[in-house]
Amino acid sequence: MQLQMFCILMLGALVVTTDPDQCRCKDKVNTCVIHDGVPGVNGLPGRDGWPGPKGEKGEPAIALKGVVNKVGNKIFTMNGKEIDFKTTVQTCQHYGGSIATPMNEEENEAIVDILTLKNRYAYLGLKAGSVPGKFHYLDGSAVNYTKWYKNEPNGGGAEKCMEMYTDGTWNDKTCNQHRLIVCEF
Ligand code: MMA
Ligand code: CA
Repeated sequence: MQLQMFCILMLGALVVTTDPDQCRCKDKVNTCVIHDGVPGVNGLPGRDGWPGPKGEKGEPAIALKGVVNKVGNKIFTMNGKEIDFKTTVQTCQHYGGSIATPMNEEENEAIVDILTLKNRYAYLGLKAGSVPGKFHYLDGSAVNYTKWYKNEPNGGGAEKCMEMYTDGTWNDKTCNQHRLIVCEF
């Protein structure tokens, strides 16, 4: 009924007939369309679509603006920033990694490559326990690879962190210096 009324009105206005019998919408709809009418008002915008699929996993965020060195199945990264030991540990954790911890000569050398780029030292993932000069990994386990510089560690109880020199040798050191952040993933 409404469609019929519409058709009648349109034809009445735009074509010639006002005879309702001549305007059975079933037959005349095309006529209504063919004759130019006033364009309709645009419809409302549609609703938002569904969220898209999840993206691919990215590189470690710290690596985006930094240097990456691969050795075996480990990746060492460095973003050029320097900070104290505790913040280094937290920063690496924040990015899903851990502070660089060389477990053998090859890994030690991979960290040297990074330090050489900046000519800076770095804190690594060893910490002295209650026994002065006795270092362990951060999970508490025993250290099974070391590369102490001659006469190190020498700090007694005062130097509880370990820093790597640019030649790859190690020094026990106070933990509040600013050193290059080197993480491993
Ligand atoms: C500094 C400090 C120590 C290190 C000696 C080596 C003077 O102290 O870095 O940790 O053992 O230098 O000379
Ligand atoms: Ca020392």
